Amino acid sequence: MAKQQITVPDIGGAEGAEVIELLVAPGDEIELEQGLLVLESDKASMEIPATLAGKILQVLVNVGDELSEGHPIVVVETADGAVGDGDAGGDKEDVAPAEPTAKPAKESAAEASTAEDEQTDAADGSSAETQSTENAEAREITVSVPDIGTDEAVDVIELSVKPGDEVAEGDSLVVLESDKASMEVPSPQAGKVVRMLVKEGAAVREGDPLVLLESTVEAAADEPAAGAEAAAEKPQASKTEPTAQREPAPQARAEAAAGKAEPAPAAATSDDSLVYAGPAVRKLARELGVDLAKVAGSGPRERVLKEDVQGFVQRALSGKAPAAATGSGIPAVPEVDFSAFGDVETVPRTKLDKLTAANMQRSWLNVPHVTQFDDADITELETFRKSMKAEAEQRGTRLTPMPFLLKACAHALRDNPKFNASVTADGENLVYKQYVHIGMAVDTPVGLMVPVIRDVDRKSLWELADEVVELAEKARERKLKPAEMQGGCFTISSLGNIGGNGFSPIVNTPEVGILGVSRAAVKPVWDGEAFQPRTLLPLSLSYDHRVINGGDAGRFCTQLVTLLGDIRRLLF
Ligand code: CAO
Repeated sequence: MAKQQITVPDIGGAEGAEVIELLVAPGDEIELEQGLLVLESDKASMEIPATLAGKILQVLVNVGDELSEGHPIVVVETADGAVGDGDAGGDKEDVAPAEPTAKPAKESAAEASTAEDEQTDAADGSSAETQSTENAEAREITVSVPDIGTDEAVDVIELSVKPGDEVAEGDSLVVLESDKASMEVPSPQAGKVVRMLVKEGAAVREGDPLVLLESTVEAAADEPAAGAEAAAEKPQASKTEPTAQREPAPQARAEAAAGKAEPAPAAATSDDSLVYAGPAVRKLARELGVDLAKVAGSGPRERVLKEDVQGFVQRALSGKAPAAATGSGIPAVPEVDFSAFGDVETVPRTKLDKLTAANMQRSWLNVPHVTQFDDADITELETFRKSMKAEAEQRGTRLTPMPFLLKACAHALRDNPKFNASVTADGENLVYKQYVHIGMAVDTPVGLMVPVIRDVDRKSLWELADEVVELAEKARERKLKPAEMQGGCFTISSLGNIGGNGFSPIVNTPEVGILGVSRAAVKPVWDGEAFQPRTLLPLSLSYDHRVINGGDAGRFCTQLVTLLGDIRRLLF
């Protein structure tokens, strides 16, 4: 029997991460990788896994304690007599195996094999780890966060795989989400998931390790050339692909941040998967039957805390907030059993769909919307545009109405700066942007995306035409980087290729205006003497009435109509 101590591993530099849940108690028998406790920093919650199997003799921390790397957590009695029976943490031989893999696997593997020569450690609690480390040397690769086009941290919102899963090249491993979009990280090659190096809810940056994979590509010995080359070239193949590292260097940090990877809970497919909350809070919510999506978070970045869940339940019980109300007090739509009326099929929504829904609801609830409608006479614009079709083809681009709309909006934004502003959260100030970046809503098979075209006011029609084509394509192939969806001042949502006479778009907060464009049609227009056939383009301008007045909107819309009616004016 040996007493050994397990300490807090490298938790990615987080200082003073709070113990929010203890998962073990003295007397418990624990297995390798079993969760010991849950730590929560301001960035992420992480379950700290056991690096030894055995019996818990002592738990050295309490809920609420703030821990940093190296802090002792538990004393474990291992069944391993070979290690000795020194005090927890006192004896080097005892402590070393108890610590998480704090070194690159290569180093550990080398040490392990040296140690093998010096001592018999077959029964050592770390033997399983050593074995896996040797495998890592030979066949394991660490899949990291690819170039996501931003230095900002993005959230891991979904673990699409779990340890033991077989994956094919291109299979989604995890889903990352920034403020604007979600993005799947595909497997760089076929293999088996050894370990998840990150937890749902963690905040990660480019290069952070995500998944430890055991490659099965090398196993295809019959086709060595194709398989091996593919694997070797993968890391440099494309900037947007995940980084596959032969050296699992940042393993210690990753393991720590990951804790014991859990299979995604069934609840992950419900709306509360979008809620920022730690595992302990999710567990509590599950136990109490609380829908986390309805609980307002009072923690940093609106993180839902245990107290929020408890408060929600108390209010529901005391009748102050009806149980059937959402977090904002709005009565929930009653659940209906549609199968009572006929056959139904229930399909989980995509993350992007749910994210869009959350953004739309937030905008709709926060922004007093008004929509102004008008028609632009684009007869001459269309004549000119069609005359340029051949040239556009020669240039390898397409000249749709969109580049003209972008140009006209850039002019109107410049002349009506309130539309190019945002209101500060406290409502005290307006932030006027000195740049004109315009978002373009793109309808994709997985949902709505809004790439942003930068400096529209400084670009030519051809440049804009190229960008419209390129960004719409990237959006549909889910290749947009978060940076390409950030920084918009105003949005254009064109349903012109689909149809309709008009619609009222929802402002894409924190922007204050959005232009809806419907299908142009030839209609009779009275010129004072006769009806003339003119091509009319229906426009609908929605705006945030906290910032924009009807007069501002009237001027903006009228200017748009004038510019599109006579595109020579775009020259000024
Ligand atoms: N009236 C009539 N025809 C129109 C038109 C309009 N307002 N707008 C575009 N068209 C025509 C184009 O000219 C093109 O025909 P030609 O090739 O003969 O010129 C055809 O429709 C297809 O255009 P497109 O859609 O491929 O290109 P686009 O530049 O007009 O639009 C994009 C690009 C990405 C905005 C569009 O494809 C799209 O995804 N729109 C949907 C946006 C959306 O979903 N909004 C709702 C958001 S809120 O839920």
